[in-house]
Amino acid sequence: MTMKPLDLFGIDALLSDEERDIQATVRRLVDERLRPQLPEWFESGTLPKEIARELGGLGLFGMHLQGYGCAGTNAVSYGLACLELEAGDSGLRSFVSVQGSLSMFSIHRYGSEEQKQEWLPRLASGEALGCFGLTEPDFGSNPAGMRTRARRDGADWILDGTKMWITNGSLADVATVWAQTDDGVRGFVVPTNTPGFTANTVHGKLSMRASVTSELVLDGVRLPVSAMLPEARGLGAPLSCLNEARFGIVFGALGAARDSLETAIAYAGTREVFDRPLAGYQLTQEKLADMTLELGKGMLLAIQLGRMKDRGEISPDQISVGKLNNVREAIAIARECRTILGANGITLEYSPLRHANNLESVLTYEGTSEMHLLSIGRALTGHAAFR
Ligand code: TGC
Ligand code: FAD
Repeated sequence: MTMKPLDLFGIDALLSDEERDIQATVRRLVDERLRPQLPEWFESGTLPKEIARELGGLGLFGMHLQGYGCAGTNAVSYGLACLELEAGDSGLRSFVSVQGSLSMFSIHRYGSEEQKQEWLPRLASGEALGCFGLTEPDFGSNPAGMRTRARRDGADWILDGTKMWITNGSLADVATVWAQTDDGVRGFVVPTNTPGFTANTVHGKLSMRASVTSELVLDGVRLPVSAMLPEARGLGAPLSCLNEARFGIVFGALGAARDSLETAIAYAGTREVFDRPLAGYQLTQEKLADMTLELGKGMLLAIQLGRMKDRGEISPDQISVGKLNNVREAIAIARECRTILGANGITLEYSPLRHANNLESVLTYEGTSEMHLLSIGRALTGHAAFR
């Protein structure tokens, strides 16, 4: 009898019945409805907007938020949903992360009642899509330098600037845009049909192909005073939204790793080399055992952070520990699994190289590994070494 990698850690016993049910539901959705089309979406470099209704119908958008049509689950359940989505493709998890943890969270946490009523129910159901514009062409790791500017003109705000690498930018109905003002960094809720707003899709990506990534151009975008997020003051506001998305990645990246490992174990069991199954060779078993250890340790870390988040006890530096470790180990696992698949592993028929390529983006976005190393270094020493 063989065991699944995570069974060796008894992970299921750490979850409640409800958490296991949510995980199983999302896994079924991914396996039955989405996985068959993922290679095609990855190859054609797209993700159809139409899947939003189905994901929204299952309560996956903003699922850890309360009210306004959101499911209101705990953080661990949200993490497990991210894991199952990313076991399909990081692009699916990103689609849900950006909608729930960045677009919806920014409005839920910092918006006026009017903004919440206008946007959250539609974003939760998937009727509308949102995006989150923080990064600029010259300011990614260091958003404090952003040049996008909002200035008052009578009763209105005028926004000018360019945001870059924005997930779902060309699909979105509403963008949360962060800009410098005379009062520091402020956030704005921008309907994407506002004159002066343009989204240009980025082409030629070698990573995260089943995801739409865009440049947002704001050229004299005129907005009413009510478009500003009233409660968001300073850079801490957008950075607090990142905590939510980074938390989802702590779990999500392990989905890509688990799927890679399960694919490699299955392949090694049937592939014969030198007249017997690849799985029976010691070098293969060493690879599989080492990867299982890292996957299981990452999962224990994710659940520990999830429980801390649910108790309201988690800090941004602790999320950095999870994001750094789990993405770094996930990409190493996906690459190692690809070696077990040999030449077959370079095709879209098998998932590990697609996952590894996607994880290059995950390593970079939501704070590069270097930014998380420096955050942990600052927590340990008290010295900020970013500048
Ligand atoms: P610093 O002086 O450290 O902080 C400025 C203010 O912000 C507060 N703060 C945070 N608050 C909540 N959560 C966090 N994680 C926070 N980090 C900092 C801080 O307390 C301070 O508040 P106050 O009241 O004292 O003013 O800022 P810094 O300019 O030195 O920057 C620090 C650094 C480098 C860690 C930060 O800039 C950073 O995290 N950079 C990485 C940027 C990043 O991750 N961008 C992601 C863009 S979104 C995205 O990638 C989406 S990908 C798609 C998907 O998610 O699927
Ligand atoms: P840079 O900041 O230019 O960094 C380049 C290299 O320099 C990195 O290795 C970095 O770690 C290193 N570096 C930087 N500063 C230091 C330092 N002080 N010390 C040592 N090394 C350093 N952004 C959004 O706002 N919204 C989105 O929806 C979004 N979606 C994305 C989707 C994809 C597919 C990708 C790839 C990116 C997305 N981003 C998004 C942008 C992402 O957050 C940035 O790419 C990321 O923050 C890094 O910024 P950068 O690419 O400008 O790299």
